[in-house]
Amino acid sequence: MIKNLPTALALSLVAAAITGCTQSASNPTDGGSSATGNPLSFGDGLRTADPSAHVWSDGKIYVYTSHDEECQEDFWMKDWYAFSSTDLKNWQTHGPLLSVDDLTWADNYAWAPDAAYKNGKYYLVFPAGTGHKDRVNPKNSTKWMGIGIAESDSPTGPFKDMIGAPLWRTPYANDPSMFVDDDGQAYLYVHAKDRDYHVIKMADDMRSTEGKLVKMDMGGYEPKMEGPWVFKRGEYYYFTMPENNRVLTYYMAKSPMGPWQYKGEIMGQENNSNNHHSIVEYQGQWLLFYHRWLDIDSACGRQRHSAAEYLYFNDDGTIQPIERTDKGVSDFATKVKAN
Ligand code: FUB
Repeated sequence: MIKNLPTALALSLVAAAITGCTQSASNPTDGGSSATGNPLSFGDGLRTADPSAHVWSDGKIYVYTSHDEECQEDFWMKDWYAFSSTDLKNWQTHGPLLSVDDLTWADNYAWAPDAAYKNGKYYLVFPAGTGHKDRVNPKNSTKWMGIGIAESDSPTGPFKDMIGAPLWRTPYANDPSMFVDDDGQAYLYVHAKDRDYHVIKMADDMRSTEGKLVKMDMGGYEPKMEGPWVFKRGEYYYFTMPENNRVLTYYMAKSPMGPWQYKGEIMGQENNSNNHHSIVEYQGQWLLFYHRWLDIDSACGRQRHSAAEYLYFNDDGTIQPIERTDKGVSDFATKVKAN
Protein backbone atom coordinates (compact mmCIF):
# COMPACT_ATOMS: atom_id res chain seq x y z
CA MET A 1 0.00 0.00 0.00
CA ILE A 2 1.32 3.43 -0.88
CA LYS A 3 1.30 5.76 2.08
CA ASN A 4 2.35 8.99 0.39
CA LEU A 5 -0.57 9.61 -1.94
CA PRO A 6 0.68 12.83 -3.60
CA THR A 7 3.95 11.08 -4.44
CA ALA A 8 2.00 8.08 -5.67
CA LEU A 9 -0.15 10.21 -7.90
CA ALA A 10 2.89 11.96 -9.32
CA LEU A 11 4.49 8.60 -10.07
CA SER A 12 1.24 7.34 -11.55
CA LEU A 13 1.34 10.25 -13.95
CA VAL A 14 4.88 9.32 -14.94
CA ALA A 15 3.72 5.72 -15.46
CA ALA A 16 0.81 7.05 -17.47
CA ALA A 17 3.23 8.71 -19.81
CA ILE A 18 4.79 5.30 -20.39
CA THR A 19 1.64 3.21 -20.58
CA GLY A 20 -0.22 5.96 -22.35
CA CYS A 21 -2.91 5.51 -19.72
CA THR A 22 -4.56 8.74 -18.72
CA GLN A 23 -5.14 8.39 -15.01
CA SER A 24 -8.33 10.41 -15.04
CA ALA A 25 -10.63 9.87 -12.08
CA SER A 26 -13.55 11.42 -13.88
CA ASN A 27 -14.90 8.75 -16.16
CA PRO A 28 -16.73 6.12 -14.13
CA THR A 29 -18.93 4.98 -17.00
CA ASP A 30 -16.34 3.32 -19.17
CA GLY A 31 -16.04 0.09 -17.25
CA GLY A 32 -18.01 -2.99 -16.41
CA SER A 33 -18.78 -3.99 -12.90
CA SER A 34 -18.13 -7.35 -11.35
CA ALA A 35 -21.89 -7.73 -10.79
CA THR A 36 -22.32 -8.00 -14.56
CA GLY A 37 -19.38 -10.28 -15.36
CA ASN A 38 -16.46 -8.04 -16.30
CA PRO A 39 -14.18 -7.36 -14.56
CA LEU A 40 -14.03 -10.86 -13.11
CA SER A 41 -15.17 -11.20 -9.51
CA PHE A 42 -11.90 -12.33 -8.00
CA GLY A 43 -12.87 -10.71 -4.69
CA ASP A 44 -10.79 -9.89 -1.63
CA GLY A 45 -10.28 -6.36 -2.92
CA LEU A 46 -7.30 -7.51 -4.96
CA ARG A 47 -6.31 -5.63 -8.08
CA THR A 48 -5.06 -8.10 -10.66
CA ALA A 49 -3.55 -7.88 -14.14
CA ASP A 50 -1.80 -10.08 -16.71
CA PRO A 51 -4.12 -13.12 -16.35
CA SER A 52 -2.63 -16.44 -17.53
CA ALA A 53 -5.28 -19.16 -17.64
CA HIS A 54 -4.72 -22.91 -17.50
CA VAL A 55 -6.93 -25.96 -17.07
CA TRP A 56 -5.41 -28.66 -14.90
CA SER A 57 -6.36 -32.31 -14.42
CA ASP A 58 -8.68 -31.60 -11.46
CA GLY A 59 -11.11 -30.12 -14.00
CA LYS A 60 -10.84 -26.54 -12.71
CA ILE A 61 -9.63 -23.49 -14.55
CA TYR A 62 -6.83 -21.55 -12.83
CA VAL A 63 -5.98 -17.94 -13.63
CA TYR A 64 -2.49 -16.87 -12.50
CA THR A 65 -2.13 -13.11 -12.17
CA SER A 66 0.16 -10.34 -11.17
CA HIS A 67 -1.02 -8.08 -8.35
CA ASP A 68 -1.22 -4.30 -8.60
CA GLU A 69 -0.79 -2.31 -5.44
CA GLU A 70 -3.49 0.30 -4.88
CA CYS A 71 -2.41 3.37 -6.90
CA GLN A 72 0.56 1.36 -8.15
CA GLU A 73 3.86 3.18 -8.43
CA ASP A 74 5.31 2.65 -11.87
CA PHE A 75 4.58 -1.09 -11.84
CA TRP A 76 6.34 -1.75 -8.56
CA MET A 77 4.72 -5.09 -7.77
CA LYS A 78 5.46 -7.64 -5.10
CA ASP A 79 3.62 -10.94 -5.47
CA TRP A 80 1.52 -13.32 -7.58
CA TYR A 81 -1.93 -14.85 -7.08
CA ALA A 82 -4.12 -17.54 -8.63
CA PHE A 83 -7.90 -17.84 -8.84
CA SER A 84 -9.75 -21.08 -9.57
CA SER A 85 -13.28 -21.76 -10.74
CA THR A 86 -15.55 -24.23 -12.48
CA ASP A 87 -18.18 -21.73 -13.68
CA LEU A 88 -16.08 -18.56 -14.27
CA LYS A 89 -18.42 -16.68 -11.95
CA ASN A 90 -17.44 -17.95 -8.53
CA TRP A 91 -13.71 -17.82 -7.93
CA GLN A 92 -11.54 -19.08 -5.12
CA THR A 93 -8.51 -16.97 -4.24
CA HIS A 94 -5.12 -18.64 -3.79
CA GLY A 95 -2.10 -16.78 -2.64
CA PRO A 96 0.11 -15.02 -2.60
CA LEU A 97 1.68 -17.99 -4.39
CA LEU A 98 5.12 -16.41 -4.25
CA SER A 99 6.50 -13.01 -3.34
CA VAL A 100 9.67 -11.19 -4.31
CA ASP A 101 10.50 -11.45 -0.58
CA ASP A 102 10.97 -15.20 -1.20
CA LEU A 103 13.62 -14.56 -3.85
CA THR A 104 17.33 -14.02 -3.24
CA TRP A 105 17.87 -12.33 -6.61
CA ALA A 106 15.05 -9.81 -6.96
CA ASP A 107 13.12 -7.41 -4.79
CA ASN A 108 10.54 -5.85 -7.14
CA TYR A 109 8.74 -6.03 -10.48
CA ALA A 110 6.58 -9.11 -9.84
CA TRP A 111 5.20 -8.80 -13.35
CA ALA A 112 3.17 -11.04 -15.64
CA PRO A 113 3.46 -14.70 -14.60
CA ASP A 114 2.66 -17.93 -16.39
CA ALA A 115 2.21 -21.48 -15.11
CA ALA A 116 2.94 -24.93 -16.49
CA TYR A 117 2.50 -28.59 -15.56
CA LYS A 118 5.06 -31.24 -16.38
CA ASN A 119 6.19 -34.57 -14.91
CA GLY A 120 3.75 -34.33 -11.98
CA LYS A 121 4.90 -30.84 -10.90
CA TYR A 122 3.38 -27.40 -11.28
CA TYR A 123 5.58 -24.47 -12.25
CA LEU A 124 5.16 -20.75 -11.77
CA VAL A 125 7.26 -18.89 -14.33
CA PHE A 126 7.66 -15.25 -13.47
CA PRO A 127 9.57 -12.06 -14.18
CA ALA A 128 11.14 -10.15 -11.31
CA GLY A 129 13.89 -7.63 -10.94
CA THR A 130 15.91 -5.07 -9.09
CA GLY A 131 16.90 -1.43 -9.36
CA HIS A 132 15.05 1.65 -10.43
CA LYS A 133 13.98 3.02 -13.76
CA ASP A 134 14.81 6.69 -14.05
CA ARG A 135 12.25 7.91 -16.53
CA VAL A 136 13.58 11.47 -16.52
CA ASN A 137 17.24 10.55 -17.03
CA PRO A 138 17.17 7.03 -18.52
CA LYS A 139 20.97 6.87 -18.39
CA ASN A 140 20.71 6.75 -14.60
CA SER A 141 18.42 3.71 -14.67
CA THR A 142 19.57 0.65 -12.78
CA LYS A 143 16.48 -1.44 -13.45
CA TRP A 144 17.08 -5.08 -14.41
CA MET A 145 14.60 -7.92 -14.92
CA GLY A 146 14.96 -11.66 -15.42
CA ILE A 147 12.82 -14.79 -15.52
CA GLY A 148 12.49 -17.17 -12.57
CA ILE A 149 10.80 -20.53 -12.24
CA ALA A 150 9.32 -21.93 -9.03
CA GLU A 151 8.00 -25.42 -8.37
CA SER A 152 5.14 -27.00 -6.40
CA ASP A 153 3.23 -30.25 -6.01
CA SER A 154 0.02 -28.23 -6.14
CA PRO A 155 -1.36 -25.77 -8.72
CA THR A 156 -1.86 -23.28 -5.91
CA GLY A 157 1.55 -23.57 -4.30
CA PRO A 158 3.37 -22.91 -2.12
CA PHE A 159 5.86 -22.43 -4.96
CA LYS A 160 9.58 -22.65 -4.24
CA ASP A 161 12.35 -21.12 -6.31
CA MET A 162 14.44 -24.31 -6.65
CA ILE A 163 17.25 -22.65 -8.61
CA GLY A 164 17.70 -19.65 -6.34
CA ALA A 165 18.59 -17.55 -9.39
CA PRO A 166 17.01 -16.35 -12.61
CA LEU A 167 17.19 -18.64 -15.65
CA TRP A 168 19.66 -16.13 -17.13
CA ARG A 169 20.84 -12.59 -16.41
CA THR A 170 21.41 -11.37 -19.96
CA PRO A 171 19.44 -10.40 -21.90
CA TYR A 172 17.09 -8.42 -19.66
CA ALA A 173 13.75 -10.24 -19.99
CA ASN A 174 10.18 -10.29 -18.73
CA ASP A 175 6.69 -11.51 -19.65
CA PRO A 176 7.41 -15.25 -19.90
CA SER A 177 4.99 -17.63 -21.63
CA MET A 178 5.62 -21.35 -21.14
CA PHE A 179 4.09 -23.71 -23.66
CA VAL A 180 4.35 -27.47 -23.08
CA ASP A 181 3.79 -29.35 -26.33
CA ASP A 182 2.05 -32.73 -26.64
CA ASP A 183 5.42 -34.53 -26.59
CA GLY A 184 6.28 -32.94 -23.22
CA GLN A 185 8.86 -30.45 -24.56
CA ALA A 186 8.47 -27.08 -22.84
CA TYR A 187 9.16 -23.89 -24.80
CA LEU A 188 9.74 -20.53 -23.11
CA TYR A 189 8.80 -17.37 -25.02
CA VAL A 190 9.74 -13.99 -23.54
CA HIS A 191 9.74 -10.28 -24.09
CA ALA A 192 13.48 -9.56 -23.97
CA LYS A 193 15.82 -6.69 -24.72
CA ASP A 194 16.74 -7.00 -28.39
CA ARG A 195 15.39 -10.56 -28.37
CA ASP A 196 11.66 -10.36 -29.03
CA TYR A 197 10.28 -13.17 -31.16
CA HIS A 198 12.80 -15.54 -29.60
CA VAL A 199 12.11 -18.89 -27.94
CA ILE A 200 14.22 -21.17 -25.79
CA LYS A 201 13.68 -24.83 -24.92
CA MET A 202 13.49 -25.90 -21.29
CA ALA A 203 15.48 -28.87 -19.98
CA ASP A 204 13.37 -31.87 -18.97
CA ASP A 205 13.69 -31.08 -15.23
CA MET A 206 12.41 -27.52 -15.91
CA ARG A 207 15.25 -26.06 -13.84
CA SER A 208 17.36 -24.78 -16.71
CA THR A 209 17.17 -23.87 -20.35
CA GLU A 210 18.60 -25.90 -23.21
CA GLY A 211 20.63 -24.21 -25.91
CA LYS A 212 20.20 -20.57 -26.82
CA LEU A 213 17.35 -18.20 -27.42
CA VAL A 214 16.36 -18.90 -31.02
CA LYS A 215 15.07 -16.15 -33.27
CA MET A 216 11.83 -17.24 -34.92
CA ASP A 217 10.79 -16.48 -38.48
CA MET A 218 7.79 -14.15 -38.08
CA GLY A 219 7.16 -13.79 -41.81
CA GLY A 220 8.77 -10.36 -41.95
CA TYR A 221 6.43 -8.55 -39.54
CA GLU A 222 7.93 -7.79 -36.10
CA PRO A 223 6.31 -4.80 -34.42
CA LYS A 224 7.11 -3.77 -30.84
CA MET A 225 5.43 -6.23 -28.51
CA GLU A 226 5.28 -7.70 -25.02
CA GLY A 227 3.39 -10.46 -23.25
CA PRO A 228 3.55 -13.34 -25.76
CA TRP A 229 1.13 -16.25 -25.31
CA VAL A 230 1.44 -19.48 -27.26
CA PHE A 231 -1.17 -22.23 -27.50
CA LYS A 232 -2.11 -25.10 -29.81
CA ARG A 233 -5.44 -25.98 -31.39
CA GLY A 234 -5.64 -28.96 -33.72
CA GLU A 235 -2.78 -28.82 -36.20
CA TYR A 236 -2.02 -25.13 -35.59
CA TYR A 237 0.15 -23.30 -33.09
CA TYR A 238 -0.79 -19.70 -32.26
CA PHE A 239 1.69 -16.99 -31.20
CA THR A 240 -0.40 -14.16 -29.76
CA MET A 241 0.75 -10.86 -28.26
CA PRO A 242 -0.16 -7.30 -27.29
CA GLU A 243 1.25 -5.57 -30.38
CA ASN A 244 2.74 -2.21 -29.42
CA ASN A 245 1.73 -3.33 -25.90
CA ARG A 246 -1.92 -2.52 -26.63
CA VAL A 247 -3.59 -4.37 -29.52
CA LEU A 248 -3.94 -8.15 -29.26
CA THR A 249 -2.77 -9.75 -32.52
CA TYR A 250 -1.61 -13.19 -33.61
CA TYR A 251 0.37 -15.44 -35.91
CA MET A 252 -0.22 -19.09 -36.86
CA ALA A 253 2.28 -21.87 -37.59
CA LYS A 254 2.59 -25.64 -37.89
CA SER A 255 5.43 -25.77 -35.35
CA PRO A 256 5.97 -24.11 -31.93
CA MET A 257 9.11 -22.45 -33.30
CA GLY A 258 7.54 -21.18 -36.51
CA PRO A 259 7.83 -20.13 -39.29
CA TRP A 260 4.89 -17.91 -38.27
CA GLN A 261 2.38 -16.16 -40.47
CA TYR A 262 0.83 -12.93 -39.23
CA LYS A 263 -2.99 -13.03 -39.10
CA GLY A 264 -3.96 -9.67 -37.58
CA GLU A 265 -6.05 -8.34 -34.74
CA ILE A 266 -7.92 -10.23 -32.02
CA MET A 267 -8.84 -7.25 -29.81
CA GLY A 268 -8.29 -3.51 -30.30
CA GLN A 269 -6.70 -1.13 -27.82
CA GLU A 270 -8.63 0.56 -25.01
CA ASN A 271 -7.81 3.84 -23.26
CA ASN A 272 -4.44 3.86 -25.01
CA SER A 273 -3.20 1.53 -22.26
CA ASN A 274 -1.36 -1.77 -22.10
CA ASN A 275 -3.13 -5.11 -22.35
CA HIS A 276 -1.91 -8.60 -21.44
CA HIS A 277 -3.80 -11.79 -22.18
CA SER A 278 -4.05 -15.57 -22.36
CA ILE A 279 -6.19 -17.96 -24.40
CA VAL A 280 -7.42 -21.37 -23.22
CA GLU A 281 -10.13 -23.95 -23.93
CA TYR A 282 -12.32 -24.91 -20.99
CA GLN A 283 -15.24 -27.34 -21.14
CA GLY A 284 -15.28 -27.10 -24.93
CA GLN A 285 -15.40 -23.29 -24.96
CA TRP A 286 -12.43 -21.12 -25.98
CA LEU A 287 -11.80 -18.11 -23.73
CA LEU A 288 -9.73 -14.93 -23.80
CA PHE A 289 -8.50 -13.55 -20.47
CA TYR A 290 -7.09 -10.01 -20.53
CA HIS A 291 -7.00 -6.87 -18.39
CA ARG A 292 -8.71 -3.50 -18.64
CA TRP A 293 -7.77 -0.13 -17.19
CA LEU A 294 -11.03 1.00 -15.63
CA ASP A 295 -12.00 3.88 -13.41
CA ILE A 296 -14.37 2.02 -11.13
CA ASP A 297 -13.46 2.36 -7.50
CA SER A 298 -10.14 4.06 -7.02
CA ALA A 299 -8.91 7.47 -5.96
CA CYS A 300 -6.18 7.07 -8.55
CA GLY A 301 -8.30 6.93 -11.67
CA ARG A 302 -7.99 3.98 -14.00
CA GLN A 303 -6.52 0.84 -12.49
CA ARG A 304 -6.10 -2.65 -13.95
CA HIS A 305 -8.78 -5.35 -13.65
CA SER A 306 -8.80 -8.90 -15.06
CA ALA A 307 -11.60 -9.70 -17.50
CA ALA A 308 -12.64 -12.47 -19.90
CA GLU A 309 -14.54 -12.95 -23.17
CA TYR A 310 -15.55 -15.86 -25.37
CA LEU A 311 -13.27 -16.53 -28.32
CA TYR A 312 -14.36 -18.16 -31.58
CA PHE A 313 -12.43 -19.64 -34.51
CA ASN A 314 -13.30 -19.64 -38.19
CA ASP A 315 -13.25 -22.93 -40.13
CA ASP A 316 -9.72 -22.20 -41.39
CA GLY A 317 -8.43 -21.82 -37.83
CA THR A 318 -8.24 -18.03 -37.83
CA ILE A 319 -9.57 -16.17 -34.78
CA GLN A 320 -12.65 -13.96 -34.92
CA PRO A 321 -12.12 -10.40 -33.60
CA ILE A 322 -13.37 -9.88 -30.04
CA GLU A 323 -15.15 -6.88 -28.52
CA ARG A 324 -14.92 -6.03 -24.82
CA THR A 325 -18.21 -6.63 -23.03
CA ASP A 326 -19.61 -5.93 -19.56
CA LYS A 327 -21.23 -9.38 -19.52
CA GLY A 328 -18.00 -11.24 -20.25
CA VAL A 329 -18.33 -14.96 -19.59
CA SER A 330 -20.85 -14.69 -16.76
CA ASP A 331 -23.25 -17.09 -18.50
CA PHE A 332 -20.53 -19.72 -18.98
CA ALA A 333 -22.30 -22.46 -16.98
CA THR A 334 -25.54 -22.24 -18.97
CA LYS A 335 -23.67 -21.79 -22.22
CA VAL A 336 -21.58 -24.94 -21.89
CA LYS A 337 -24.59 -26.92 -20.67
CA ALA A 338 -26.51 -25.90 -23.80
CA ASN A 339 -23.65 -26.94 -26.16
O1 FUB B 1 2.08 -6.00 -15.13
C1 FUB B 1 3.34 -5.45 -15.44
C2 FUB B 1 3.57 -5.39 -16.91
O2 FUB B 1 2.57 -4.59 -17.56
C3 FUB B 1 3.46 -6.72 -17.62
O3 FUB B 1 4.53 -7.55 -17.43
C4 FUB B 1 3.25 -6.24 -19.01
O4 FUB B 1 2.86 -7.26 -19.89
C5 FUB B 1 2.19 -5.18 -18.80
O5 FUB B 1 0.93 -5.76 -18.65
